[in-house]
Amino acid sequence: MYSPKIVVVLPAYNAAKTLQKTLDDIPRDLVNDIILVDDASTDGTAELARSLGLKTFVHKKNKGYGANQKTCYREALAIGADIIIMVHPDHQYDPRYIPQIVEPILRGEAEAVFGSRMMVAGWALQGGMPYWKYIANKVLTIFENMILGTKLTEFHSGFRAYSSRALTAIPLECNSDSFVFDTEIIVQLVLGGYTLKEVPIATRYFKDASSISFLASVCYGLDIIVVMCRYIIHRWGIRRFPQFSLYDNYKR
Ligand SMILES: Nc1nc2c(ncn2[C@@H]2O[C@H](COP(=O)(O)OP(=O)(O)O)[C@@H](O)[C@H]2O)c(=O)[nH]1
Ligand SMILES: [Mg+2]
Repeated sequence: MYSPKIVVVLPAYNAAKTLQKTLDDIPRDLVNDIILVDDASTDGTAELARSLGLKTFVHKKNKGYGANQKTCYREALAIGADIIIMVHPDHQYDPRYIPQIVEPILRGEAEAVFGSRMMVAGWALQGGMPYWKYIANKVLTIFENMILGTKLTEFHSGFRAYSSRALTAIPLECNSDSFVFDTEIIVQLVLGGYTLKEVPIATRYFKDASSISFLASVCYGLDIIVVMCRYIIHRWGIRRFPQFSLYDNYKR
């Protein structure tokens, strides 16, 4: 029987305190390999990852969260991954949901699956998501759904699975090196006509699980608006953007 190679990728930045806990919750019977990309952490994340036996790649300089994911996916595809799961190594997300996250891809029902903290009313706030983040998440999600014609309950989760078929078909390298990468990849999947699914996940907020500053969050919100404008300009044919136009097999 064909058994797909499932690889977990951990885009890490100063994750030494939470890495072991994250690893403990990864169901090893399902996962073939774990890759950690360290974005020039200063807390010994890379050394710890190596000592724990992870395939570890290190950026010499801090390049950003999007750049980190580019390395993650490149390395996962290089070792022949069929399904790639991205989860933040800050233990904010619970890797014990991995079976639910990969299931739709294994069944051939989706090419990308997002763990959503907003799918079940109340879970995000119960997990300690700050109220301002909750409201910003909701408002941005309504805006993004309106523009893209999707019905997602959130666009901002740090726990996702992608099929290699989808990841190899979209121009990831053209995306931003910053946090908005997570939105750009969804826009690309929508443009490619890929089926997206969501599964509900719990979340937990604590000091080491959330270090992004208020200013960085505002910049993230503004970056999302810019990406949505770019998408409209692209769809209306006013200008074609390489990140959205490398492939012509659009279904919509
Ligand atoms: N590669 C990289 N990742 C970062 C950087 N800053 C934060 N991250 C990662 O981005 C993720 C999200 O940031 P976090 O502070 O946890 O935000 P929040 O959970 O949304 O409040 C974390 O898991 C970090 O691993 C950075 O400068 N470079
Ligand atoms: Mg976090």
